[in-house]
Amino acid sequence: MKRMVSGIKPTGELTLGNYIGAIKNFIEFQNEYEMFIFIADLHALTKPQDRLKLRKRIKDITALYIACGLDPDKVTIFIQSEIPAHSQLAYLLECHSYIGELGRMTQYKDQISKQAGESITASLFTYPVLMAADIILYDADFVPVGDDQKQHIELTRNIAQRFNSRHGDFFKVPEPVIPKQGARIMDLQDPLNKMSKSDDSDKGYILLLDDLNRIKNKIKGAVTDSFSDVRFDLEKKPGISNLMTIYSTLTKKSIKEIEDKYRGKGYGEFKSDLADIVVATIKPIQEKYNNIIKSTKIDEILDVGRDKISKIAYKKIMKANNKLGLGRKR
Ligand code: ATP
Ligand code: LTN
Repeated sequence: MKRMVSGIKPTGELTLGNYIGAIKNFIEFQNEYEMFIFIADLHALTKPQDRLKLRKRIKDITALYIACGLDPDKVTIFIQSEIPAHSQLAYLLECHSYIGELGRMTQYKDQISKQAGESITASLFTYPVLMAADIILYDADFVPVGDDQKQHIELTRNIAQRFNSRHGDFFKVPEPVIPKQGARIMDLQDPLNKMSKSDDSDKGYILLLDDLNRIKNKIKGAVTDSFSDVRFDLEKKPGISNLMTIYSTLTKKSIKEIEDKYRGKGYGEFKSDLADIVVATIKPIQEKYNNIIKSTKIDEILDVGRDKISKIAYKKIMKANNKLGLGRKR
């Protein structure tokens, strides 16, 4: 069975973008692949975090993975920081990465331009190397992610290939799996930017744990253009096109079917239907979440995940150390 590895960082509450771009695909793949899905808590530390909030988010994401439909009997769920080999391998990979290539990462460049004048942590710069470690530690075949992570996976492949060419075949070189549709859900207020959970304004994103009425209002208040035809045109009509993508991914109706259905009708009717569709997706997730978060299930699942993953990770990191001549011959 081919192996898939992916993670989400607990920097905020999960958005509809995370659901459509990542989690929904984890669920679709869980019967076909061996899946290791983790909470990337180390990645959250690139910016200062409140420790209690971080802890709560780690639990929330675990509960949401399950509430969204990940089956813990099929998928191994664990917390990144509970497996020390991630950080250990990240260091070894830093010794095989170049400052030049890390400096070219778009996400890093975007962040430093946003944080201009503020202090930038060294870990924000080395972040993609830790991500590479997360993946190749497990010899993943595939990595399901949204569009914004494509460049990081490309870097992961380069680092893995470089290591292999220096030391002999050792890591599997992974492939990204990016959904054809919904890989980049845009901000509802600023449809030229990605919907992001760490955004300052909360009107642009829909959280999986948002109040349902609030979700409806956010969709009805989403920025569109001054025309009123429900037509997909990313360049001229980014707002309505984004809403159509959300509609299409949640209902499996094609863009063409949606255009036909709303021909001659205004944005009002379309938005109102979409609000109902999004609420119908999120409501059962919230109900399941509310049950799981109160139970002891989360800790049990995370314990099982940690115990299983520890063994695999320990073996690989020991072999990597050995390959590089670290410590004593084993
Ligand atoms: P932030 O919003 O804080 O920048 P993020 O949501 O981009 O964080 P993660 O939470 O680690 O970062 O992302 C988890 C997964 O969700 C990744 O695979 C990412 O590509 C995907 N993802 C995130 N935002 C979107 C979006 N707006 N549309 C589609 N996929 C997304
Ligand atoms: N960097 C990713 C989150 C992430 C990840 C990973 C995704 C960390 N490690 C390994 C896939 C595989 C992000 O910012 N969205």
